[in-house]
Amino acid sequence: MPPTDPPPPWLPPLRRLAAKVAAARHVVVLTGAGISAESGLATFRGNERDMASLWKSFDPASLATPEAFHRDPETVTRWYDWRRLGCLAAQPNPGHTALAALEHHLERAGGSLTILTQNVDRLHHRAGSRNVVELHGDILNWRCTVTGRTLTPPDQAFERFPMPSPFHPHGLLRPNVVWFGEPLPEEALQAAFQAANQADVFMSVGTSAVVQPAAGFLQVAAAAGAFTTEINPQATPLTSTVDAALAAPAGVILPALMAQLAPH
Ligand code: BV8
Repeated sequence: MPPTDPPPPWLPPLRRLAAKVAAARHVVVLTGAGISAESGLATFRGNERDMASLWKSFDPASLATPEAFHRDPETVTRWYDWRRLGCLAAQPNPGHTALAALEHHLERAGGSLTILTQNVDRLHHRAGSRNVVELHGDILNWRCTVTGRTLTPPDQAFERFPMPSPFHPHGLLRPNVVWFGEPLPEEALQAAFQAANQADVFMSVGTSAVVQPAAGFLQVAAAAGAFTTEINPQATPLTSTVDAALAAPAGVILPALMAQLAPH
């Protein structure tokens, strides 16, 4: 008999998580750039090896703030249009697809899945997830800096940078995302607090958990009695606080979770 490989270290916590999800009515998943990493989209604060991480190429303060846009609208618009085209070219990966299947699985049993995403790439929507709260907006829609009216640019690169707004002679188009120092959309905040307070299980997936208030929703759920878990190959400030930490990629764990939940 060939020696069998030892089970992966994340199997015991995965089984605990699957048992909690099977018994849950309301599940909430906070996602970050890590769940889209397997779709080829660079993360923001990648570890030393991940030189492709966005922030290593650019300083967040120089690009993702209203001041940066005011100071250098051409560079900020170029960076976001480059990312927008990358998001359009990317495909949902097995992590996104598993969450869409989990939403269907829970709703069939009379429960719910709420995804609180920090991502702006809309890959959850393209994977079929319907109950998605975009905490930081989305990169596919842009809005007029004067009127606030939004539009969806065509799937090719902008013709010029920065793009003048079609809605106002003095307006420019900016991405419909939440920059540092800007408040999150009120409706998204309310939906996130309500979901976290009702959660039976709260999963943090693919986020370094450094950006607030998004990273704080796990504590809201824990205080309301939720079983908390984190799926991330790297440790974060949440790792020592959760009930189960699974140090593996989302594209491995989430499909394995669905396999555990499938009827035997
Ligand atoms: C606000 C724009 C108030 C869109 C982004 C306390 C309370 C409130 C605010 C603050 C606070 N402390 C500080 C603040 C200010 C600030 C903040 O949090 N600063 C941090 C950096 C200290 N917060 C704000 O400014 C927020 N606004 O609070 O406003 C207010 C109220 C009223 C009036 C005025 C103001 C706004 C925050 C939103 C900022 N915008 N993005 C865009 O460009 O995309 S944040 C940016 O970081 C992205 O949205 C990104 O999603 C987010 C978080 O990053 P992550 O998603 O976690 O990505 P990261 O690369 O860091 O980590 C990836 C992880 O995945 C890693 O851990 C890696 O190990 C893991 N991974 C990799 N591969 C995989 C994987 N995991 C699983 N599977 C894999 N395969």
